[in-house]
Amino acid sequence: MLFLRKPFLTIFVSLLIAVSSSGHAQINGTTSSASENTRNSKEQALDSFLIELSMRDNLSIEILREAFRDVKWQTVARQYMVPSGNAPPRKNWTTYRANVMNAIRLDAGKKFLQEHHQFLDQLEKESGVPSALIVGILGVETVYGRNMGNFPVRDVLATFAFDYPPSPNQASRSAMFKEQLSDHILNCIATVNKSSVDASQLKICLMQEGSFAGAMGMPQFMPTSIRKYAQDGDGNGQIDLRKSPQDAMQSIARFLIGHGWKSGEPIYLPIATDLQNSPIVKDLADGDPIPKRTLGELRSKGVISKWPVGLTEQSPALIVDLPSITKNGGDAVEYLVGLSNFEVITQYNRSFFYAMSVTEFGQAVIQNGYQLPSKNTKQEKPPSTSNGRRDRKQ
Ligand SMILES: [Ca+2]
Repeated sequence: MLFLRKPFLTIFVSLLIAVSSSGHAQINGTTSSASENTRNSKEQALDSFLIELSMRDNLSIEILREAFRDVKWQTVARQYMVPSGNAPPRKNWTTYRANVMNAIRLDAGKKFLQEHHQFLDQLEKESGVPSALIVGILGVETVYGRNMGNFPVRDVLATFAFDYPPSPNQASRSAMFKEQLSDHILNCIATVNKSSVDASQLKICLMQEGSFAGAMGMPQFMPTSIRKYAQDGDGNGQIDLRKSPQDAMQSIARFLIGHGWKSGEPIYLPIATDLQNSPIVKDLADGDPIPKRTLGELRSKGVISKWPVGLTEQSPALIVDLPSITKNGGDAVEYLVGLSNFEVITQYNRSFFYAMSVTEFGQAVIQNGYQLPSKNTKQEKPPSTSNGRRDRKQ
């Protein structure tokens, strides 16, 4: 799909065009002047951004403007990004996990594994990234390409870049989405890389569908990840994260390696049952995916007593907390020790629930082998394809 190794561009440059952006806005006659002003300021900010990009990367401002002429600000995506009103619901690992482990996803995982186990075996040998993890990520992200999102990526990225909902991190999030939008444009220009790019070609690529936050394809990569990590896996010379499972698998492995995956190391270590309620463990769980402890330190505090060969006293570690709601409405928390590779998975998505669910789901698929689900008599809960999370990796 979209990947640009070098931002080389052959587009005619036109830098000296007078700035005028407001002519394309479709203003509803009943719109208040306040919202008209907001709309105009968004469009002006977008236009200034396009001008800057055209100058920085030697792009035609006319083509960029034409490709963004009918941008539609995405109110639904804004609501998903920063839900208003009520406090967020209590976290419930038990429910989240059951939702991920649904029958549709497990069946799809087994079929995917049957079809691609040779490629996965080879990829694991070459990259050190376990097949189970690749299978887990693709299953949780999109059920192997079934649910890749239906938001126009151009418009959600523009919305978050220039109209991010009010929130404490509004400025940094806007800046991040500007970078994503810039990379999305460059990725698209690379795919339509011809001596004469036309706006309609560019627009088709820009308007491809993705998640509400602009993540695309089977692995749900954001544009910046596509730019850095997308790779041709099936050897056809193209990168297509939407249609090529091999390209998707290869790219996930490259993403994980790029974020420091350590071949042969486990993802987490269990904590003994009798220590689950220990105040020491509770105090060490700060919710941050960055490991601030070492295995030696955790051993000295009595949290763990040993670790597999290959890990050392200096190996980085963190305490992962997975809260659930009991049947009586009380709190129950499961703790474990996250290792360096756990932190690498959180680069894909910062949620502890996400990291554990891709790990456990992938293991469940691999442990079920290549059998088709009809041979397995165990029934799961009613199917749901929602993976239960709202935000996503960068
Ligand atoms: Ca390919």
